Amino acid sequence: MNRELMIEAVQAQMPNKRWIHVKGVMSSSVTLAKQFGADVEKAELAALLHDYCKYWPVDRQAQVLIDSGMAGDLLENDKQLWHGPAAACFVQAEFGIEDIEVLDAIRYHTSGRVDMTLLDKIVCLADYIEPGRDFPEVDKIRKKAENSLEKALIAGFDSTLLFLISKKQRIYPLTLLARNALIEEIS
Ligand code: DGI
Ligand code: FE
Ligand code: FE
Ligand code: FE
Repeated sequence: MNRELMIEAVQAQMPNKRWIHVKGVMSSSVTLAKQFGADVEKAELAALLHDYCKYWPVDRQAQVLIDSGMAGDLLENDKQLWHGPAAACFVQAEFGIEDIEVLDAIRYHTSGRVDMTLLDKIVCLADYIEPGRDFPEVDKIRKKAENSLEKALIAGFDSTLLFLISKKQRIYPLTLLARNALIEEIS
């Protein structure tokens, strides 16, 4: 499927405010890809598709994961974690996207993972710092992103973890492992 059709398909999955977020993540991903020497087209494509399933009924997200054999431990964990993996499975099956780097950046954009690729880091961080984001620590994270992808991403995970703790929500173990791995990487 070509870029124009994919853009139309993405817009059809979500309300306008989420489409504005997606455009923000695309623009931040392109900037970060240029800054840190990643493939700009792959970064933009992963960003375009990262929240494809965000507004799907959770049953549909779960079904895509089950049908693709990619449910793993996700169904026992928070539903908020399903939309990235579901989007990766969906665009592979329906749009014929086979680039594993693009698919993984989509799949892991919420949780992160151990040994994140450059593209994983860029899309995950862009999701935190895109121009429309407005949470208390965002400017601090944007500032860190000027120097270090890893330090900025650790700060992003920190803010998510602190938020989850304050809400008495469960923490997905992979997010902790992702954060540990990034700390190891910079030390
Ligand atoms: O889809 P977005 O809103 O752009 O952002 P996202 O995909 O990064 O995060 C979606 C939600 O997932 C966010 O509100 C926080 C939640 N989340 C992120 N990491 C974890 C998590 N929820 C749980 N329970 N555990 C996690 O580790
Ligand atoms: Fe998301
Ligand atoms: Fe995120
Ligand atoms: Fe997002």
